[in-house]
Amino acid sequence: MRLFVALHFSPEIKTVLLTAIDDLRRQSTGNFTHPENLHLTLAFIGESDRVSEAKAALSAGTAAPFELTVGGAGKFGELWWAGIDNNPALSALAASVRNELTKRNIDCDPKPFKAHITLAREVLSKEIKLTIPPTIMTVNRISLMRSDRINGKLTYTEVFVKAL
Ligand code: 2AM
Repeated sequence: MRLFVALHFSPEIKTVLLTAIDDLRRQSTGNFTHPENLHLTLAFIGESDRVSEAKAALSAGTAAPFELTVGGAGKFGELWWAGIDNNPALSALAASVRNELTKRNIDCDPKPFKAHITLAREVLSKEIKLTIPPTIMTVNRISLMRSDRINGKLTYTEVFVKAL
């Protein structure tokens, strides 16, 4: 199965992100993230059956809850994202998760961690204006997720939760 480690958002931040997706939708065609799929990836594992080792890796972490500010927007090519303010606790958490996975011989995507929340892919318009107001939440849990395409729809399922 396809696995990744992610964090999810407070209802307030979800509302801000859904408003941003509506703004994008008004300005362009695209493949917009379904509300229930909004997340921030800490580590992408990809195809793996090593679920119990991945759970153990998350359980081994010792990070404490911390605050995170979502705000601002940008794009990687045709992919539009919402940003995260510079956050050493978040970077440390991503590094620790990746380290605990690697210790258990679970490979992660080696690209450096660039915190972003994908709002839409295949956004073709070049004329987009998107403003996302800074909004704070407390991160107090992270999740091991599986990703499946079910009847053509990308579906994410929480496999395990680690409270911080
Ligand atoms: P993205 O939204 O920027 O594409 C599940 O696929 C999650 O893992 C997505 O948030 C995706 O990021 C992220 N991810 C990170 N590296 C990936 C990779 N190599 N392939 C697919 N998804 C990846």
